Amino acid sequence: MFTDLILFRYGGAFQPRCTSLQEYIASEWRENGQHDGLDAVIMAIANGSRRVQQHVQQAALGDAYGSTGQTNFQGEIVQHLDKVTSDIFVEVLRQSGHVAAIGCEEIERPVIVEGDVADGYIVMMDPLDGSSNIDVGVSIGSIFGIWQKKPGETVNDDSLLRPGNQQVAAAYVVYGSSTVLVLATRNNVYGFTLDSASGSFVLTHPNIKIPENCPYYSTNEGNYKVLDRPTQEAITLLRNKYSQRYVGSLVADFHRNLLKGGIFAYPADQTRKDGRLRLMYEANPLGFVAEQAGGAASTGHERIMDIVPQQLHQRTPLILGNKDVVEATVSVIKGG
Ligand code: P6P
Repeated sequence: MFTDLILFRYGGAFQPRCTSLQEYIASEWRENGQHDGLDAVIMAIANGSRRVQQHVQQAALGDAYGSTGQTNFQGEIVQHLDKVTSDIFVEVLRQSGHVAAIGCEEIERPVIVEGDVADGYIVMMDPLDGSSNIDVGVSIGSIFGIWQKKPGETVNDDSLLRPGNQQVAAAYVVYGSSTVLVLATRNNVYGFTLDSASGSFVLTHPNIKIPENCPYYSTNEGNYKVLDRPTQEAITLLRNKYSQRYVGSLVADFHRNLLKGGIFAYPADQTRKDGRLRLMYEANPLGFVAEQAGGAASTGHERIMDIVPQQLHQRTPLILGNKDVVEATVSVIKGG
């Protein structure tokens, strides 16, 4: 395995050796006895996101902006890059040899990988979240929740309907001023930044914890008028206490709040009784990352990761971020 020992020269002084994603997995995970095969799944995600990043950066030049003119089974307009990124991640996850099934926002039915798949990981993904922002150069992202099939289980569609509290790992990639892959396991949360010169993801954010200080709240204030009264009160309390930061890309908003402190709220409203965001490949993975970083994720009435899913693409309200602020917000929404 090519070991990326990257020595950065900056102003003549050598920076300390940076650890690549491959090196982190080889050292940290093997020592801690992480799930066999999970490393192959994570490296597949990293390899896929490296390719996606190139497409995102080149979209305008390659006439890959904009929509395909088609709508998907969810009634959403399909952007050119939605299809490209979905195909890339399905390909690399299949090739990993350790993924038994894939659930994807862009694909109506689960992709069941035929044949004998070692370990049998189940990956739920939003391959390109916020894709409507591509054309205006706003950060977008990819989100992954990872479960493992039960011993001896023959994987079928129902195998994917697992609560978030059974995830073994989660990851997201934010394609912004830099491309950062954040990886959460049951022990910790680490961030790796893509070094475009070498093509390696380099450890830049070891042991991420959501700061106790909460400077920001992220919500679409345009929805205030359709919120129920207790939720309006909760949003008003956030507005009076914190600065608003709302990109309109879930991964970008969450990543900023994860690193600097903050709360993201897309609650249920009169037009969206079940919320807007997706449980299996948005709320569950980011809820897993948030909790491993000391934060919380709620629907406004219950812990996101305790929801027993009824169908692959179900939606959920989402209150996500700094634990104390999430709990205080939920208390008001509940009418406490
Ligand atoms: P609204 C992007 O389309 C997305 O799915 C999330 O990334 C984002 O948080 C949300 O929708 C934004 O929704 O209604 O504020 O435009």
